[in-house]
Amino acid sequence: MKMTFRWYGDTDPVTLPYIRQIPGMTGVVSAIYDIPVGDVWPLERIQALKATVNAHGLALEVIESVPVHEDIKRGLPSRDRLIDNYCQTLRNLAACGIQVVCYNFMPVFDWTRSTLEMPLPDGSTTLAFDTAVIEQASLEKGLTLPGWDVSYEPAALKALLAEYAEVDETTLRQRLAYFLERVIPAASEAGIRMALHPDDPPRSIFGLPRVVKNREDLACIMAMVDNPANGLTLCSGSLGADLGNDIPALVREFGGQGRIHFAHLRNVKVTEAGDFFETAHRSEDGSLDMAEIVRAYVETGFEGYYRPDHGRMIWGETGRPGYGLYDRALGAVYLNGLWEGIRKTMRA
Ligand code: DNO
Repeated sequence: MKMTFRWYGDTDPVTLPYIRQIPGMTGVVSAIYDIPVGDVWPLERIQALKATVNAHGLALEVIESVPVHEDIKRGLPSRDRLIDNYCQTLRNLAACGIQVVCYNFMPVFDWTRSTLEMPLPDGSTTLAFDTAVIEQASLEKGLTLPGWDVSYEPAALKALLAEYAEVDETTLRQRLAYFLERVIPAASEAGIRMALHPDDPPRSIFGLPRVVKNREDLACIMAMVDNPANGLTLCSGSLGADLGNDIPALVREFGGQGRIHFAHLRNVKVTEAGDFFETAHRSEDGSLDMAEIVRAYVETGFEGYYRPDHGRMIWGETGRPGYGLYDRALGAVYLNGLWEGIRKTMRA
């Protein structure tokens, strides 16, 4: 397996020279952030990004993410042109040696939290999801919740949510199938493996339909287009926020089928009320048994890319919530230790 680290490009306070010094790091996962969603990523821009990363002794083989235009999720006629553009972006990425593309199919919002700075007893801060706060967020007044990648004007957001109120999971699933039936053959031909990220959190928010939340959803999506290029980003923290999701079992099932192309590894603590906050990576700190998860990857012969996911803010670091250097680096080192220990025990 290949250990990677998410890097947000030249504006990221976590620099490539720092990332390179984390033990075991082979590459970064990144994206081009200033291209409007739906436009084709030009070859030269991808080549430039790759050259910058490579110049620091790191590989760039995973893109996280090529975002799916909202019109595709809304099933609008413009989706055909946007899907053509998406396929062209995949061909351009493949021409630059990209192997895996991460994406999600969450309507309107990417990952959602009620706070990005929940204090923990040790003095660090972390991301958290409190259902009561989410339910009270006044959408009419605009975006009052942190962490959203896209900002909508309040009126536009209201209209979009009203439109989705009519969309059930079956319809959204059909739109995902429409996308996959066109994109997966193009990806497969170009040599790209698509890696769908689960919904985060894995439940409906603001009445929006969610179709990537549990084992049944994943199995259904893998069957929509039965091609190894139709794969997953198995995110332990996203799926793990629902304790009904047995992460090691999911790794064994979908990893065993060669459908996990990218692994996000992080821990969450699920509260009695079913809310959650993110913790340090160790099993003892959260609700997930990270050793069992890593064991499942090792035992299924996982050879893909993985990365430590969100970290807390520790040691006074400031920066992009969830994506500081220190706690993610500690997570990487912890995962390295689990991996080595489990592999060596298996050989014994
Ligand atoms: C959050 C990330 C997600 C992920 C996208 C994939 O930290 O895991 O934003 O990159 O959902 O498209």
